[in-house]
Amino acid sequence: MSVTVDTRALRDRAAAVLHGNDAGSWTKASPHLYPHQWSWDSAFIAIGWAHLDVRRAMMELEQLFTAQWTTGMVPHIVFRAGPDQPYFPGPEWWDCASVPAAAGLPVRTTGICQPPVHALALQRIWQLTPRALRPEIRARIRALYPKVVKWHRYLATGRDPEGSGLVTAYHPWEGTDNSPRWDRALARIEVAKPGPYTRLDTATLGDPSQRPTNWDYDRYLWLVSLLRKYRYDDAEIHRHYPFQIKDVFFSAILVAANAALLDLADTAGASDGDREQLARWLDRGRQGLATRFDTQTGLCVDYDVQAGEQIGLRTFAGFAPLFAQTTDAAQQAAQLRQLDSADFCGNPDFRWPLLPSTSPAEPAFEPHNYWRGPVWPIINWLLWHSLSLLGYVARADEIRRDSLGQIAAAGEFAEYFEPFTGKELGSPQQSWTAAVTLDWSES
Ligand code: 2M8
Repeated sequence: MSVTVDTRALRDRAAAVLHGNDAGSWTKASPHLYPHQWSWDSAFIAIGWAHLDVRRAMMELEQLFTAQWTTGMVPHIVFRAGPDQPYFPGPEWWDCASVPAAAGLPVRTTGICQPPVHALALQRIWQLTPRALRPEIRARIRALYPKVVKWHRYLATGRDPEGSGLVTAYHPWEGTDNSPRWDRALARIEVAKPGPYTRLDTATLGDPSQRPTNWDYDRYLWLVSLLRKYRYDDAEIHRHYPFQIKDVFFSAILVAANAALLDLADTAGASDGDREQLARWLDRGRQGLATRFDTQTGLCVDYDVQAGEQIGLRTFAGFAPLFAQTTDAAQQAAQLRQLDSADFCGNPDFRWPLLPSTSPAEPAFEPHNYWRGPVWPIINWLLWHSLSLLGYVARADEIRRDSLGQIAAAGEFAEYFEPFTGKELGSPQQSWTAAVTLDWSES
C-alpha cells in the first residue's frame, strides 16, 4: 500500500516530539511511560537530534557515557528523572551504587545493558556535521571514541568469555522484553519470588494487553534479584546464573557497530591497536553469527547456554545476518527470500509490508502485544540501514517509505504498531520513533 506522506510536516512533528521530551542534556525515552535515559533509545535519539543540532546530538551520547561502568558496560537505564516522574523498577531494585564498578558514578543506573547502537549514532552525527562545526565535533568524537571502544571491549570479553563472537544476554530487559525468544528460558525458572511490588507500566498505558504479563514481571524481577546477589560480576553470573542467551540480534548490532567505529577510525584518530582489535571483533562476530545460521530456514537462531538448546523461533532477530551486513551472498539471498515471505513482510494481511517483531506464523504471535508481534520502527530502521549499506537500495527505500506511511497514517509517533491494522500501540510520543522518522524524512 502506498500513501502520499507530507514528509516536511511529519518531520516538523517528529522534531516537536524530541523537543517535548528534551530534558536539556538528555532525552526521556517517552514522556510518561519511560521518563529516564535509556541506553539504546539514546543512540537512536542522537540520530534524530543530529538532523536538528549536531551539538545536542553529541551531548546525548556524552551524557549517557558519564554513566559508563568501570567494566566498560553502558547501563540500560540512567535514572535521571526526579521523584515527580516515577518508574518501576527504580534504582533501589538494582542497588548498583554499592557495586565497585558503578560506585563512583554521578548518577544511579541499572546493572544490565542494551544493544550497542551508539557507534551507528556517532557515525551518523559525523556524516551530518556541517563544515563549520567539524573541528569541534571531531574533537568531541575523539574524546568519546575510546569510551565506545571500551564499551565494545566489555561486550566482546565480559559478555563473551568463550570468544564465540556472540554476546550473552542476561535479561529480557536487554532489548526485547517479552519476545517469545525468552519464553522457554523464563519458564525454566521454577521459583520466582521477587517480593511485593506494584507495576506502574500497565496503569500508565491503560491497556495491560499491550504489555508483558505479571508472570513475566515476576521472572524479570527475580532475575534482577539474582544479578544483585552476584554483584553484577560477569564471572559469577557466567558460573551460576540461569538466564544466559547467546543473542544473535544483540551480536549482530555489535558487528555493525564495530564496522561503524572502523569507519570513524581516521576521524577519531584511533590507534593501530584499536583498529586491529575492532577488525578482529568484527570478524569474530560475523563468524559467530555464521555458526548460528540455519540453512534450512534461512534464519539465524539464538542459543540458550544454560539449557544447551537452540531457540528456533521465527522473529525479527532471525535476520541477524542482514543486521550485521553479512558479506555472504548465499545468506543474503536466503534472508531476503524469508524477509518477503508470508511469514514476515510478505504476509498478505499486513497493512504495511514491514518487519514484525514476531512472525505471524509463530503460535506465540500476538499482534498487539509489545515484542510478540507488533512492528517497531527502530527495528525497521536498522533493517533499512543495513539493506542500504549492502546495496539493496530499492528494497531499503520501500521500508523507509512504508514506515513513514505507517507513522503518518496512524498520526502518532507510537512505540509500536499493530501489523494488520497499522494501529498505533504502546507509548505515544516515543522519542526513538520520532528520531528515526527525522532520519528517514531527510534520507
Ligand atoms: C522497553 O523496556 C523497558 C524496560 O527497560 C520497559 O518495558 O519498561 C523496551 O522496549 C526497551 O528496549 C526500551 O529501551 C525501553 C524504553 O523505550 O522500553
